[in-house]
Amino acid sequence: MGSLRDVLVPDIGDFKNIPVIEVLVKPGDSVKAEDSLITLESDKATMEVPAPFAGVVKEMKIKAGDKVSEGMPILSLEISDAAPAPAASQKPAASAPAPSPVPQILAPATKPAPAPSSPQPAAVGPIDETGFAKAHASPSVRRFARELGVDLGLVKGSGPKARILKEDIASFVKNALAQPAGATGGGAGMALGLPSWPQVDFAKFGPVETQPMSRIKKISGPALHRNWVHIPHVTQNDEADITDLEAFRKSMAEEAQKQGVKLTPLALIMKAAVAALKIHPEFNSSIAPSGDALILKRYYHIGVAVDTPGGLVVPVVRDVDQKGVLQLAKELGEMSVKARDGKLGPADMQGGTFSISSLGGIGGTHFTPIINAPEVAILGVSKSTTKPVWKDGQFVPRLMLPLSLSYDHRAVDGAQGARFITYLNSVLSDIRRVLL
Ligand code: CAO
Repeated sequence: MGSLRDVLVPDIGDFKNIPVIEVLVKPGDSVKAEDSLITLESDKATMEVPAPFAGVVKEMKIKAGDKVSEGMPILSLEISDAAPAPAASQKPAASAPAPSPVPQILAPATKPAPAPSSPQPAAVGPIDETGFAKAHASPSVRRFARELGVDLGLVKGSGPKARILKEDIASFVKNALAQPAGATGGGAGMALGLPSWPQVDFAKFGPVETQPMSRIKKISGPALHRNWVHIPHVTQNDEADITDLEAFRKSMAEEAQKQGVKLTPLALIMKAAVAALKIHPEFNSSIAPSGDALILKRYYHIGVAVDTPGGLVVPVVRDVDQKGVLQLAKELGEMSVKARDGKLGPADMQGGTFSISSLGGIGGTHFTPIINAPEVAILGVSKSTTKPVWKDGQFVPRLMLPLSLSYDHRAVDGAQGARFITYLNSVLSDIRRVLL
């Protein structure tokens, strides 16, 4: 058996009848010297009262909501007889005042938690220190928030005077984790340290109609969001002179038609893209899971974005390097029918190494295609138009094709991006280069 000692409220300055807002220990708890026992709150500050010595809590003499002044007993601690005598026991009184409380006005109570090495829940994000410091919360609640990586500036307090309680942080984290990956301004926004998404009652301003998203949109939306947020995209634009390519395509169109195939520019662009991928293999790669290597693929399976009534899908045409343009045009046609009929299976959409998104049949000039992870690049193609081009001392009409190459800057440097698109441009300008 050890001896019992009361711990008293220490000198808290001129304050009297200060409310106890938190009791941090309970009977049976072992505490070390300096462990926080209770939190007091004056008009100006919250402060934690630390244990003056180590021991086991035997009895609580106060509860949350009580008001205390200097000298009042907080709890009794049992000190092991084997333990070195606490400094306070040298005093004649049977009770020891706790050491000075730790006031918490604006500065955070603890150091930021070390950088986590494992994936963190959605609530973790950069903390805005100014907002954190100004938040109305006790030191232990601040510590709890830091442990979870929660920015107190974003949490609404439900305690007296809107003080943030431990429960407020717990429900904030719960909410964040419950947000679907694609939800705007929820968990993902918080993970980026962004303010929450504005909640607007649109009907207040005029008539509205809610249109449910298609199944494909609900699946592709979060994937597009992930890719946009995770991949450092760079989009390199260019314009290729496809006057000769278009003349060739038109000359082949009849022959294609005889085979029941519609030869659009896309099949030729796929062939040209593969020629560029062979010269610049980093664009036909994925980043290794370790993050420190590129996995270069020696096969050329090209994903083609297809616009369907249900939403965007990206079926994959396999071994584009081994097929002629008529075969590719045939497969493209079959695939887009299958896609529009909603008949693509998972296998049709797997294994792509590079993607092409063609809006050439619709219009527009350049755009930023989103990389289809785990690929590292995607080519956006817009509508070709005839433009005056300065050539041999005069303007001549040329058919120009807008190209937009998005690449993952972790896998590909800017100079490589420019080299790739320049090479691709040269192949499209002279398709005979495919043979090289
Ligand atoms: N410049 C000018 N005309 C073009 C062109 C271009 N770059 N590309 C195609 N065209 C023409 C075609 O020759 C065809 O002309 P005709 O009807 O006179 O013969 C017409 O535009 C329509 O072509 P298409 O769209 O039917 O065929 P395609 O091979 O070019 O594309 C497919 C096939 C499936 C890719 C396309 O139909 C499609 O769905 N595109 C949208 C992709 C998409 O949504 N991308 C966005 C993804 S990011 O959100």
